[in-house]
Amino acid sequence: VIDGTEQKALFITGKSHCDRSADDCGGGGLSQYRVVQYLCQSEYAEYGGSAKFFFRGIRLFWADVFETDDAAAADQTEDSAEAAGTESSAASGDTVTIGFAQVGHESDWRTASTDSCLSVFSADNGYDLQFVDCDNDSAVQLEAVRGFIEQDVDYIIIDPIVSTGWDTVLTECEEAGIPVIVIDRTIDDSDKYVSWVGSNFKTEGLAAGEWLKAYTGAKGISDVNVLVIEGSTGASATIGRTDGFKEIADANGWNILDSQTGDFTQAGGQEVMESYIKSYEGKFNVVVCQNDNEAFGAMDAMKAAGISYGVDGDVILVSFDACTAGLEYVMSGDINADFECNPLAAPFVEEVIKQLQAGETPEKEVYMTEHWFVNEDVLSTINVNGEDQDLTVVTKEIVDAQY
Ligand code: GZL
Repeated sequence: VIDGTEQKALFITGKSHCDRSADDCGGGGLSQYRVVQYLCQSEYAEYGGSAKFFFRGIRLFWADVFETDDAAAADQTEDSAEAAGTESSAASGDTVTIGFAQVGHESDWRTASTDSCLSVFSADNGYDLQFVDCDNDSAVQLEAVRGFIEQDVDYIIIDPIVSTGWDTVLTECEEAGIPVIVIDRTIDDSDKYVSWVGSNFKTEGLAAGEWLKAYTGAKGISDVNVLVIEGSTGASATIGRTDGFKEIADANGWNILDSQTGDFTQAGGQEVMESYIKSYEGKFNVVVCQNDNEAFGAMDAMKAAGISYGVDGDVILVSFDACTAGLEYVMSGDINADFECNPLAAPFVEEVIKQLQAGETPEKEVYMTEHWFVNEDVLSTINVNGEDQDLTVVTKEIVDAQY
């Protein structure tokens, strides 16, 4: 009961659990998002208005029921403000509403990326962040973006699960007048977004290859037989790291025995490594994992099979991301080298939004800074794309300061 009036709230909690059968809501693996969309067209539509997503547990409130009067009033204020030619609520420095369609929750890197956005785009900082964890499902991600358009947010942030299939929905964002900022992974079939903030994945792959070339040279290892555990299929991070590393492998005559996706997860890394051991035991001396969580899984599989890895092992282990846990394994010598991918894009995204608010034109591409971490000081630099780049030996201070 609010102000003496009984109100109704509809909670949809858990994963695809709700009080309606899948058939009612259009079938298929339900996500809360589809349920919301269904309910907006169902008998609940009389409540109209916006739905609020709350991160973790993904509780869903029919915020309009609590805010109907406020929402209606805000709309009138908005209309009268625009009619009077004054700024809209977003431009006037009032709460800026942002819709963020995140890849999922598959890795330590992803958690750091999400937390970076939650802490920067907080209510205390003047934002209303509507967050959707798309659980690595591209269909859900497209629906989430369309939902943000429906809700008429001020800005949309997308970390694209895959790099294609985006032009139609980005055109819809453009027609709705909602600026889109892409973070981390790239969109390769449309440029209808204001800025992209992220990393050069091919450079990360090249750096891993150049390090392995220098390292095996320094160690007198001439026969290089590699197993690659790739990231999620279709993700630009996977494509870039694979292409970059393969360019160096081909140039040096290395033998890439196999390259399969572990989907950027620890379980995926373990499963693929177990399969590799069955097929290639005794034939490989390098394992390249395209993120730390896959490396953790590969380590478990090799340990279970009695295969030694790392600085003192038979197998050189290379990883990407350089999350805190990954750097701990570099420091212990379990992982030989870890190529950082910086997840802390939110401060750079906020800078883009502030430039837009001020009527300025942000850079189309904003690259994050990253480091190449190693256990041993056998080498101090590697040459990547013709440029000498430092290698950083991991210390406890570095681990403690990592994301
Ligand atoms: C890379 C990012 C990748 C990380 C993985 O920028 O998209 O996705 O390397 C994450 O840890 O799952």
